[in-house]
Amino acid sequence: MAELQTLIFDLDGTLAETERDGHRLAFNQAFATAGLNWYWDIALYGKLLKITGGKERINYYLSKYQQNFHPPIAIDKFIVELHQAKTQYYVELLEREKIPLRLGMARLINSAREQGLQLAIATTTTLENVLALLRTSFDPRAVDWFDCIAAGDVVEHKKPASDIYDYCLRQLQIQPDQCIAFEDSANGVRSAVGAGIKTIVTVNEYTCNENFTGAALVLDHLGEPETPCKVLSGEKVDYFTYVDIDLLQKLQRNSEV
Ligand code: XBP
Ligand code: MG
Repeated sequence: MAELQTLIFDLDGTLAETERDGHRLAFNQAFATAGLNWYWDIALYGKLLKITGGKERINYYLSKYQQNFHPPIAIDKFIVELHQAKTQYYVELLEREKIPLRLGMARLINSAREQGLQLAIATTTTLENVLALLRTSFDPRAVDWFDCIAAGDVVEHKKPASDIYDYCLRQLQIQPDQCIAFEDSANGVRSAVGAGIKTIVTVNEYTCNENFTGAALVLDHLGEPETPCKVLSGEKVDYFTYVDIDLLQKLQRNSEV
């Protein structure tokens, strides 16, 4: 049985709650600045989140909700430019407001580093967003703590395809059974599990009713000694109050998962 070597983190919704009050606001700001009367409210954004990737999400929105819209330039170019503006607004928002890491994340990442585990990120979002989030919410040096940051368009097929996790495994030259992935969504679980990686889910308000078939554990959050996490479903493991490296090693050795 392989040893646990690497933790791979999804970003949006997993490392931090970036969607509702981060990306969504940046999309709306980009629409308003471009003179478009489109507005993604909290509920609509929840539906649109099923489409991973900001450019893909705008494209889907146009096809479903703005069928009479005719862009002034070629549609692909229009979406790319609109999305570039959105990325700029998102990075500015992070610098201004600092969206915190989710409960237990900093503790787990720091103890993984102390114990010599490798760290990686596998996300659909744009690389600039990853760098800004790590810098503003975690530590200015955090970018250097990750051996692989796989983001956005680096692969052809975004989550739920397994491409981004397959890419990470190739870059790190490790096997799926040497790592554990952390995700928040059904699309993310399909992606990580599709790459053969044991996956822990921490749900959030947008994803809590999704189907996490294949996940090893589904939790409300990673927990802290003073703030126990709740197990929503998953593999039978000894009682625990928060996710630590010891638990991850047990899970990883557990062949039933
Ligand atoms: C979440 C996504 C992204 C973000 C927006 O990715 O699907 O599209 O919502 O970021 P993950 P971009 O959960 O895999 O981190 O606009 O840069 O795509
Ligand atoms: Mg996510």
